[in-house]
Amino acid sequence: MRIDVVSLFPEYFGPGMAPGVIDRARQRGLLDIEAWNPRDFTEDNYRTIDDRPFGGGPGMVMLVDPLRRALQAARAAAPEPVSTIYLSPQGRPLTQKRARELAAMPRLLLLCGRYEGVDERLVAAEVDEEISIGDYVISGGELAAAVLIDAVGRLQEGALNDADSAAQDSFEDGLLDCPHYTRPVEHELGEVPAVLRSGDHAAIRRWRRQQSLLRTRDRRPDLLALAELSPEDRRWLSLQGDSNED
Ligand code: 9D3
Repeated sequence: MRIDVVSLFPEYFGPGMAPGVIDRARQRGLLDIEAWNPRDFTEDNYRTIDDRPFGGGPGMVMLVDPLRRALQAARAAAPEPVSTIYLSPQGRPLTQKRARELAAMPRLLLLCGRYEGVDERLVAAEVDEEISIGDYVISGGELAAAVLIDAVGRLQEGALNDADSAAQDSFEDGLLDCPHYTRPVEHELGEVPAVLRSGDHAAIRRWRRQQSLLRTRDRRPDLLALAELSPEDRRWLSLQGDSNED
């Protein structure tokens, strides 16, 4: 998969941008990330990329033309058609479902805004989709693009080891993950639950499912409402108290 990024801070997307799975995917040739600086597409001596908003108010707005030329140069750099995504607080929140859909595309073109954002005419003419990474304020689109690249990059065939199989991920079944333990069995902070050391694989599977159900109910009831629960899941939850804060 190829991902082009238009950003005033292309250094964000260099090698080492996301150590671990994503870096490895790039080295394996599964992921090709190219950044384009709109400042390189300015035509005035000051290399201007922003100006004051019409109508007044604080902050600056990114100019149409340098962004447009950068987007066009990025599109022309590879033959496949490409969907253009603007990372913006006004976008639809990123979900694992959308990440899976985007991961199946041969290319993406990400547009990162700075300041108050980009001129709306550019969004209307050049952008296919606006995506947010959640309801909090960050300083620009770069970190949001890095999040999207990580979510999509790790889903590329061959990016994950068996150990971190994507099928077992939290959210793939709509529930939060269960707790995990490793050595030592006994520690001053507590001991590893006996069931995990029992060797009874059916009992372990059941315990993990139950822990996921409890945590999801306590922390993310919005997810529980959407999850596909078996009659056994429902029976077990109804036997538990209201809360299991941990
Ligand atoms: C503080 C200025 N805000 C109110 C007038 C508007 C605003 C403009 C630009 C708020 C944040 C930003 C920069 N953020 C992003 O570009 C961004 C973002 C985010 O802030 N939260 C969640 N997802 C995203 S994706 C891009």
